[in-house]
Amino acid sequence: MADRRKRPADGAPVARRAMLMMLGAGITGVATAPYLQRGWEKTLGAASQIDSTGLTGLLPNPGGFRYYSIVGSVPRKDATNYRLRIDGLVDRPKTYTLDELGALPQTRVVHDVQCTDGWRVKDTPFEGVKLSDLLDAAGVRPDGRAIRFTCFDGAYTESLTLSQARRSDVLVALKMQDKPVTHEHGGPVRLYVAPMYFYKSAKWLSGISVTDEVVPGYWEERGYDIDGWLEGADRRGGASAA
Ligand SMILES: Nc1nc2c(c(=O)[nH]1)N[C@H]1C(S)=C(S)[C@@H](COP(=O)(O)O)O[C@H]1N2
Ligand SMILES: [Mo]
Repeated sequence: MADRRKRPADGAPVARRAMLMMLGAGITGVATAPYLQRGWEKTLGAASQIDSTGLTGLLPNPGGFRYYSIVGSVPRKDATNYRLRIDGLVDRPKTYTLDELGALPQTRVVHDVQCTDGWRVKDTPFEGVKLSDLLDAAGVRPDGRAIRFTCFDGAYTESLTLSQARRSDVLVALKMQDKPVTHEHGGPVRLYVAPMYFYKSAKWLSGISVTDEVVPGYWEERGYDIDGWLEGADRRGGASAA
């Protein structure tokens, strides 16, 4: 699997210098101030403005997660302006608001999260609408074989085959760790594909389009496996959801 860290960083001199400053600030902050998650997320948000290449992975990562975004800034969306569009090879294209998604039956899945960069967060709960429910409501046409996901960061894309998308452990997630998904983690709505590496779990989800074949996603065009199965994943069915 390709290693992002071996790739040359765009605008590296500025980004590196800024990152070293961020590292210094972060370490000082941890040493001298009581730990505050909100403050930390603000710091990560600021870091992302100058780091679109994953160098924030060098920062300490409270809770085990690291912040990733391939773009510098992402618009904030909430219940007033968030929309999720389902279209492509379906009989009933539909646009959902956040409230509409919240009113549908919710499923909770607890699984280890794992990034190809090596970090892992054990037993992380995600909760939301089963992607298969949204696909059933839209009515996938016989020639529909795959899904293309798009994001309101305007750049990231992902893909699944239709059978992967229909698993019961693939969620359009509104909650992560039993709280609304934060902006930094891709809120208000992100994809969660429990049996696969975390790059499959597109943040800031805005579009679900049924296609006739798999269209490789952002990292997949840059060398990642299209099938992002975690080691030991049951590739046939959905793991149990509660
Ligand atoms: N829109 C978008 N989604 C994304 C990414 C991204 O850069 N942009 N990075 C992916 C990768 S590689 C990982 S590991 C996870 C990181 O999620 P986190 O920032 O909540 O830890 O999001 C995935 N989804
Ligand atoms: Mo990742």
